Amino acid sequence: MKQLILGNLNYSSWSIRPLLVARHVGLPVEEVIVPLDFPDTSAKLKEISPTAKVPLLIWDAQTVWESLAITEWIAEWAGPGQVWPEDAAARAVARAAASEMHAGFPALRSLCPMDIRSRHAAPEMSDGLKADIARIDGLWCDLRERFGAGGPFLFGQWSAADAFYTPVVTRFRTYGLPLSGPAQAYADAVLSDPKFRVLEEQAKAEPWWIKYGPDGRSSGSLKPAG
Ligand SMILES: N[C@@H](CCC(=O)N[C@@H](CS)C(=O)NCC(=O)O)C(=O)O
Repeated sequence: MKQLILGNLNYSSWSIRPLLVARHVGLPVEEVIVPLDFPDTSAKLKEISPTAKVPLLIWDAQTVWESLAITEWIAEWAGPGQVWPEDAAARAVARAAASEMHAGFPALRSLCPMDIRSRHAAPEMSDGLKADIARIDGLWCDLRERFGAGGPFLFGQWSAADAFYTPVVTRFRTYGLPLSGPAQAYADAVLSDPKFRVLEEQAKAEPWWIKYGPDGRSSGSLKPAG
């Protein structure tokens, strides 16, 4: 059995990172979506995942959890230069940028939950949110300038670093957050990538919704999930 277990593509930012990587390299894996935030979600995930979280890669007898670890697993499966930049120095920086995303930007993540298909008013600009936005903008500009000569992405050609920042790019669009010219050009490249476009259409077609209100999260389905 070869499965990539995912949350709703519209909302599950951790899921779409390794999913984009898997699709970019043509990993032969069945994509299985477990809709998040329903009463039985946790129980379903507990049956298959040590953390009861998505994403999860099941590859025959092996189970890999954590988006970054799954990405590394796919990179080994695909071979050098397919997932991370070929050049060792660029590869080290790409991994640092992806790790920074995996561990950081708490204000952006909590105040601007990913919601690819929707548009929301920007939240109040707290100091934390301003700092996250400034760091992300600066990082994208720096990487584009130093490593971006070969294409429109952070390291020129598309890499896992772009997969890790794709949900961030969508948050800037969803909440109308400000970006400098070069950072916006990068965001536009991510949003025009054909593989992102396919994912965006899938996110739009999903029947499930999650709302974030002052009393926490609520969820539901617009039509019976088929
Ligand atoms: N550090 C984990 C985070 C995974 C995570 O938090 N996933 C969320 C969805 S995006 C989840 O599975 N939540 C379980 C639930 O809502 O029941 C990773 O990088 O994979």
